[in-house]
Formats: sequence, structure tokens, C-alpha cells
Amino acid sequence: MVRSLHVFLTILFLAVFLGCGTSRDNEPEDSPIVLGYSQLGDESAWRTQNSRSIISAAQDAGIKIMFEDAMQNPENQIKAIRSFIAYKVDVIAFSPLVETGWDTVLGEARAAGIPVIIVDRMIDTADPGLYRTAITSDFDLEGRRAGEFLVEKFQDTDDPVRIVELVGTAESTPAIGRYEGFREVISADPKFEVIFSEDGDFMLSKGREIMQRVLSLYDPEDIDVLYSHNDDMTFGAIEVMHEAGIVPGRDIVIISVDATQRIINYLKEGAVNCVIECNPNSGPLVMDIAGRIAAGEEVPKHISIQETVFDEYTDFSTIADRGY
Ligand code: GYE
Repeated sequence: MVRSLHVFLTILFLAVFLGCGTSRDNEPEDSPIVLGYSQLGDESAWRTQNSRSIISAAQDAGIKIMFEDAMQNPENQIKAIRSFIAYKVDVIAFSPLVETGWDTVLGEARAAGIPVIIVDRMIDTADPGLYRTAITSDFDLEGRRAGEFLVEKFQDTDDPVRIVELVGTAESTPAIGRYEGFREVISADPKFEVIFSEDGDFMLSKGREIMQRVLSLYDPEDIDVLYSHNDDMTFGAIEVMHEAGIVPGRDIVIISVDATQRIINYLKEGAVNCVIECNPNSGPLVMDIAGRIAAGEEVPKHISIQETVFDEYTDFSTIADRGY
């Protein structure tokens, strides 16, 4: 659905782009806001929902969106941003795959007078004037929350707690925050030991592959915890556990990040022990901020998306349907 919408939007973009030349110089003053949006890819259920939220919120807000999927390649994001600049969009928004490498293209956007909103992941730059605002989750907090769950869960034992970690895309803000925040908390007690940690790119297939490798290296008895930076990698790992006769959530404690409906179902069944929420529904907020920026209003430099934790101590009847 998102894919076909994306194809449609791309065709629309090309039609507008080719039909009207390379700029919007002849457009009437009161024409709708045009937002160029570079999405990093479609690697996970979270991302699919995030794209849906962005596209439908633009439609609801009467904002014309040019939506480009970079297919996990930052070069494609740079190309998309350049095409938005050439078209003279009113606002550019993008979710950067990784943190570095954006200064040149964002400098070009600034020179063209086009404001930039960073969404979801952050960039690492010495020049914060390159963007107007960043709307992101607190990934460090998410990592700390994962650590705090373990501290509580294992409070009555002094035995070693051996942890396998599936890390998100290398050099992306969520992978860095979830890695560092987690360590910040568990490092206070030496019984917590990360015995294996590897980049699974936030993808189910890689979660599967890595978990297979982990089980070829370790006796399942020697693994106490799986900490996975997103639900898709967790799903892959759980498949492998089932195949190996391991009972997820009981033989191995599982912490996952995102909170898709499928992982909440696992939590309710006891197959997952803790779910750190990461909220993909930022579309309405992004459109509100884009509208304000286009109207010349000042907006805060950083806007945080609010999130929570669901774990085995939560009253499940309070968890609303996740919608994705
Ligand atoms: O947790 C993961 C996705 O950047 C917060 O990217 C996002 C992460 C999300 O692939 O599922």
C-alpha cells in the first residue's frame, strides 16, 4: 500500500517536475505548501508505519508532499534533497540513515533559502544552523529503559547475566543511543555482561541470521537475555529460537524496541518480557511544524517524541491497539 502510494507520488512528482520546468516561479502566492520528504528506506514495520503516517498527515494537512524512499542508501537521500532544492520546495524534511555526511547538501539547501526539518534520526554536525528543527525520539532514554528493566528483573540474583545484543544500523542515531544508554545503566553492576553484540541493520532477515550464528557459538544455557534494538530483528531471532526448541521469554529473557502490535501479542503470551516503545506516528507533528516554518514562525530547535515502556509487570488491559 505504502509502496504503491509511493510510486504514485513519485509519478506525480515527475509529472509536476517535468511539466512545469525546474522551479515553481510561476505558481500563485496562495498555492499549497510543498514539502520534499526523503525517507531512508522501508527496512522495518516501524518504518512502513512511519511512512504511512507522514504521507497521510500531509494529505490531511493539505500539504503537497514529494516523498522519496532512499532504499537505505544515503547517496539517494542526497540526490532527493538536491531534486527538492531544484524544484524550490517550501520545506525539506528527511530521516537521515546515518548521522554524518549531510553538511554539503544541507549547506546547499540553506543557500537556496529552504528550511530543513530533521525527522526520527539525528545528524552529527558542527553547524546547527543547517537545520531549523529536529523531531526525534530520545534513543538514549530508550536504551536506559532497557537496562532498567534488566536491573529490576534480575535484582534477586548475583549470578552473571549474559546478554546477546542485536544492534540497529551502524552509525544511526537509534543504534548509538540504544547501545550507549543501555550500557550506561547495566555497567553499574558487573554481573551484567554483553557476551555478543552485532549490527543486524534493523532487519528481520539479519536478526534470523545473527541468532543462528549465536546459537552455533553458544550453548543456549549460557544466554540469559536477548536485547534487540527493534521488533523486526526480534521476530527473526524468535523464529530461530522456536526452531531450536528454546522457549522465548522463559529460557531467554527478551527485550525489544518499537512496540508493534505483533510484539505486544508476544508480550501478552509471555514470549517477550519487555517492549520499549518507539513512536512512528510523527506525521501530524511534522506537518504542523512544516506549516509553522512555512508561515515564518519560530519553532523549537529540538522536539522530542513522547514514549513509554510495556513490560511483563504492565497491566495488559491498559495497552491500546498499536495500529500497526
Ligand atoms: O526503531 C527501527 C527502524 O529510526 C527509530 O528505525 C527508527 C528505527 C526503528 O528501522 O525499527
